[in-house]
Amino acid sequence: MLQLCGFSASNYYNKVKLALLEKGLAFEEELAWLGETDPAASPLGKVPYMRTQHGALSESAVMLEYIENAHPAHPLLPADPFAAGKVRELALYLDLHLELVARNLYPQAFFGGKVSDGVRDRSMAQLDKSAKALGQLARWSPFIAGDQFTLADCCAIVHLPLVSAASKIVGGRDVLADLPVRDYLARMGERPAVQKVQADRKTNTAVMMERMAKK
Ligand SMILES: N[C@@H](CCC(=O)N[C@@H](CS)C(=O)NCC(=O)O)C(=O)O
Repeated sequence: MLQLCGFSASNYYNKVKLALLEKGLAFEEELAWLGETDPAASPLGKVPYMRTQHGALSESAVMLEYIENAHPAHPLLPADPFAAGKVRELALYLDLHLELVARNLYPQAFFGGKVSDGVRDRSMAQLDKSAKALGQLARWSPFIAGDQFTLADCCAIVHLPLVSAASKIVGGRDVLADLPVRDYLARMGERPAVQKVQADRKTNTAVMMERMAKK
């Protein structure tokens, strides 16, 4: 059986967990905090990683591709190659141009640290550009890439709340304010798989904060 390794407070962990739940696949969760990951499975010490019957995989985007190829039922990609390309494009924008940039702000937004004015200003400027690009690519009708729940939704559902919150807390404004993100997330929040991921995230975030307070 597939084992998903990491912790439920992590947005990238939840991106993969959501895909597994939406596809209705059986999997086990193996708790691995940062600093306690398996170096053979995750060479950079990041979460999530996954154990399969063939060996381990790291990097959430790779894991989603593997899951999709190994288990084609309940597809998270359209059958049409170009439509699938558009979904992957959106997923990459969400991971790379939105989440990874907003991540620069997390130390101050969520962990009691401080980021420099330069980092804040550069990140906000890049996020503004990326938000505009997202506005151009996203469909929200009702899913982020169109009429089918896809792996781009797995990215959007876990990343967009963090991008909004981090930009608001550190930069003073929500860089996604002009996009229909709130309605989209409310719609996605009606899905049982999303509700399960959010409930586990809340529980695990409390445990993570407790652990961090003790250190
Ligand atoms: N590109 C990676 C990003 C994963 C990632 O950044 N995970 C965070 C937790 S949400 C992490 O492991 N951070 C610790 C680190 O980067 O050393 C993926 O898609 O899996």
